[in-house]
Amino acid sequence: MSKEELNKPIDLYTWSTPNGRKVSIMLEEVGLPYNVIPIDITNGDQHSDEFDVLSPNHKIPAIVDHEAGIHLMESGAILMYLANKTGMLMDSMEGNYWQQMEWLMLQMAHVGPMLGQTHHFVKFNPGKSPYAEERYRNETARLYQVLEVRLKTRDYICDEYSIVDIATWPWISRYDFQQMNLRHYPRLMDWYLRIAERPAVQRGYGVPQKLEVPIPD
Ligand SMILES: N[C@@H](CCC(=O)N[C@@H](CS)C(=O)NCC(=O)O)C(=O)O
Repeated sequence: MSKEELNKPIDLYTWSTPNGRKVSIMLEEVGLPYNVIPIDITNGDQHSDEFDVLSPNHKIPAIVDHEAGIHLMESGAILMYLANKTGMLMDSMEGNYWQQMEWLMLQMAHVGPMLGQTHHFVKFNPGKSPYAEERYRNETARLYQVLEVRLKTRDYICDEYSIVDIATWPWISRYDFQQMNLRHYPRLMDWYLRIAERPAVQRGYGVPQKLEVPIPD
């Protein structure tokens, strides 16, 4: 996309991955107009000098908010920023804020990094390290069970639909990469399908490449 075409107030630098989809889903949910700038991480675009300014860790996603004169990397920080900017999908400190932070940090520190390693070893490099495959497969199953137990008494991870669900759902949507059967986790499966039905989630999932939300058989 040429610079002249970037006429919306927010630029989203992203690729079709769970961390990227968190932010496109959030932008769709809160209804903020945004330009999509694909960063093809399979082609090394994340290492360009231009992108280094926005994301010195050379990972997507990143955003620029031209109205506010701010740029941000790290999907959790971006979700909090957009929730704060719009007053949507994150509670005030008098409400459920700290519980949401607890589960958002669990997503950022465990669900994303561990399931990401499962993608690396189990999906993309099978046979290279049986120890790592077993370790991350077990960790993935353990985290699915943590979410299953959490969702036994609520429809969303922190009661109401929030940035915590938006941060977590795109990782579970890669259940096939993780060789996980969502039917073995009925509450997690219900939660997954409940969120998959949301039009904003379906639109955000298809950024930057138009793809359909996966639905388990
Ligand atoms: N903690 C970061 C992780 C971002 C991340 O790992 N992004 C991946 C795609 S999901 C990436 O850009 N990978 C490119 C690379 O490692 O070179 C976040 O949540 O934003």
